[in-house]
Amino acid sequence: MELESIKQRLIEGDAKGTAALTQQALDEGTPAQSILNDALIAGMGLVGELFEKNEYFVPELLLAARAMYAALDLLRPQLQAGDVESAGKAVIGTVQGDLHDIGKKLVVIMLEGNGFDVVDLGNDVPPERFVEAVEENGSQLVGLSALLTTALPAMERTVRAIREHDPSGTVKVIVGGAPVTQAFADSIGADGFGRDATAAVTLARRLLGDA
Ligand code: B1M
Repeated sequence: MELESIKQRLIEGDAKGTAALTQQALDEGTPAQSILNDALIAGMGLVGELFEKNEYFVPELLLAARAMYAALDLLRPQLQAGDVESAGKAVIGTVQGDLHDIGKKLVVIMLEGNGFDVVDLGNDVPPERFVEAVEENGSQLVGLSALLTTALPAMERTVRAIREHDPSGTVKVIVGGAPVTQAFADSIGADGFGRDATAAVTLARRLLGDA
């Protein structure tokens, strides 16, 4: 199966076709990680470029997102394969004002696959909801995602709210998303910055003293 064909279906926003070709690729033994990186994430990058060039608009982004979800459902079991020991409790969400969900969802899938017990708060999550969820679930880790530069102040407010609730810094906070950098993470007092979902897992394990 040509990964290029999967990428093309995703760009066209064809959820059924993306899922069918993803399943075919899996059946042929293509590694889930290759499908994810070389077809799906690469395809989403191209969708973003088309949007920047005013060739795509919000409806096309939504269709591509639906296709991505359909494929992720199929990849999830393989991305999470293997028995893993419990690594800790995490709460994760996309910060207030930001509706982007897919990158955060990938981080959730990878954390769960690495033994984390994850509460996914979804998107557009206000700072106080993160604080409540930490309290309710006894979480040691919070993950914050943002895809919009305009959502970065909300990320900062969220870190501040968590620190006010937990001044000793027992709860570790990791941040990520396209506009986030290590320098920004440092400037808002986060414990770490994950460039992608795999980096987020490595960081999470290190911060909780397990790697
Ligand atoms: Co919008 N959008 N969008 N969008 N969208 C971007 C982000 C944009 C870059 C497109 C562009 O202009 N090229 C641009 C942001 C520009 C900026 O601020 N710098 C943009 C814009 C402008 C907008 C709107 C304002 C458009 C409008 O209405 N005029 C609007 C905002 C709505 C809002 O949030 N309030 C909007 C809306 C949407 C949809 C809702 C339609 C849809 C999202 C649907 C959904 O998520 N369910 C959408 C989409 C699909 C995109 C693009 C095309 C794709 C995003 C994506 O899913 N990527 C995106 C362009 C692009 O990314 N090139 C774009 C795939 C995903 C796997 O990657 O999310 O980067 P990503 O996640 C990565 C890493 O960033 C990292 O790991 C992930 C896996 O590697 N990561 C973490 C993410 N979170 C992490 C957390 C961590 C660690 C790592 O630790 C906790």
